[in-house]
Amino acid sequence: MWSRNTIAYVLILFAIASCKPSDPPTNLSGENIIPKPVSVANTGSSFELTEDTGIYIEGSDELTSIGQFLSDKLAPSTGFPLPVKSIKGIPDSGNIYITTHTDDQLGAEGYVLIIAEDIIKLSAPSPAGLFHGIQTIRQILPSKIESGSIQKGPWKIPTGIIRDYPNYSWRGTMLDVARHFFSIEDAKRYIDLVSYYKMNIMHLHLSDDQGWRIEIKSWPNLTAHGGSTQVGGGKGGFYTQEQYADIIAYAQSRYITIVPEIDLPGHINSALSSYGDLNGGTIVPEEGRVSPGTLQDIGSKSKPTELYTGVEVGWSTLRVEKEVTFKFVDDVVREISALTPGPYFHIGGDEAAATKKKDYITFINRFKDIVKANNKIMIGWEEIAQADINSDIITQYWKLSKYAELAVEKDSKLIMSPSRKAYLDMSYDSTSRLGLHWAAYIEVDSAYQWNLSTQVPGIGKEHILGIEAPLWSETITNIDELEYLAFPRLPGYAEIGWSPETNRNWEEYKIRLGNQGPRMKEMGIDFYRSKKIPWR
Ligand code: TNX
Repeated sequence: MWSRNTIAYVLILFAIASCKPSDPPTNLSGENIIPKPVSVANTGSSFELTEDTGIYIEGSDELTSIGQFLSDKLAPSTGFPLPVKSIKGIPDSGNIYITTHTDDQLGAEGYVLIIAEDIIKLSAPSPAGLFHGIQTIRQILPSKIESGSIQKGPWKIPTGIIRDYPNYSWRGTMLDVARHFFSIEDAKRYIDLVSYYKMNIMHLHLSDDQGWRIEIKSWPNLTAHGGSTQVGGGKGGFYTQEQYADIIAYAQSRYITIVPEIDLPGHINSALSSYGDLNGGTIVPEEGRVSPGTLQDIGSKSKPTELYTGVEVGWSTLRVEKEVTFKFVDDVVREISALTPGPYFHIGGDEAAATKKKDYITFINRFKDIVKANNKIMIGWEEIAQADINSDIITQYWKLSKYAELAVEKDSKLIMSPSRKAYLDMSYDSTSRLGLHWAAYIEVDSAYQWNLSTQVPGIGKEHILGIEAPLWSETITNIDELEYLAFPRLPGYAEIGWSPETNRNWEEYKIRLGNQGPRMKEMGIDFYRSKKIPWR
């Protein structure tokens, strides 16, 4: 005799077998969207994109650009024209409609996506929200939508309603273009990939001991000499001011704010090698990280240093007692600020082991005034908490809770970049061919399984702006290597910043990520095939 269970099992098997791949998708909440939306409701049917589909915009020219962005992303693989047109009121059946509406809960970046059988309606209070909604549409379509060459349809998506908005306002990554230089094309590619996961910040680490990467017209030798090499002795490079502006405009069109960093008063050898007046004396870079040492040769102060192509940290310093040092910082901050529409300027401030503590405080306090005079909000790595910081200043936590606590005591808000969890330059495991591991090995599960609001005991959400995952470039030399370290950890960091903590769980996430494998392949992303993920 067959038991009830067996009969039910056979019926389920039949049901699965009769589901042909061409059956229309109807389960919107089963889609593999990263970051996971706040809420998804199914309505059990599907919408089809066809050669007659148009993208209709009701709103400003900026919305038209967003509609065009969507059209440009969908046209190559579908082969459909997807014209962008403006309209008053809802378009006919078969179309996509993009507009704005007020909705306080959605905030500055949220959106509502209503997919019905006859229309897709995307609406948000702000253009940034619409842009994020477009990333959701891309992720719901079959992964071959990202192929870039004409593919066979049909292009169907399940119907339903998505209401979505971020948990944290700061969701970013940092790219170190100083240790190894990355071209404008590489920077743009990374910006595109980051925006696909609704991140909104790209912090550029533009200077370090090994290289100065942005043209400063009043101090031309910074790039002419200081930009001429990189880790390993390769030829380095730098962005002209026009190229930097080009990257910023590109990022802006993807609703990403560029945060420029000039690392001061340590990590500064490229400038000291270009202008000897700035040299406050260096210590011998020893093997091993942050090597405390003594000033090697007081006599070498004010003399240009040699260019440096190694990977040690914490051995160079600006000269505090010379006014020219502050003239230099003022010129650099002024020129870069004038090119940067975003409100932030990052002054570094990390690992200044060659700077005396009292000089360090003097430096940070003066940088604070300089950045403020240039109408920017100062950001610094956690060590700046030792100086006179306040609620106008943002502190970037990376290692020591005591500095995070000190910053919070001084009312400074935090960007969370815990190196043991969020450093994209840490190797996945001991077999990884790229990356460092001084903080930890960070496998994909470890990278995902933590919360911003519980990372430092006693420092909750009210003190935290969000997450940033830094990608230091000592071990990576090209875009493929960059992608290998960033992916697939970066989508998880995007989700940690965007999705409510109570909505996140590794067992469920790893399946969604695995199902995004074909999508990353279509996008040409050189990702690490972690064994922790059930790749499809
Ligand atoms: C620490 S984290 C640094 C960087 C290195 C990185 C390598 C921080 C603020 N400074 O200078 O590139 O470690 O992982």
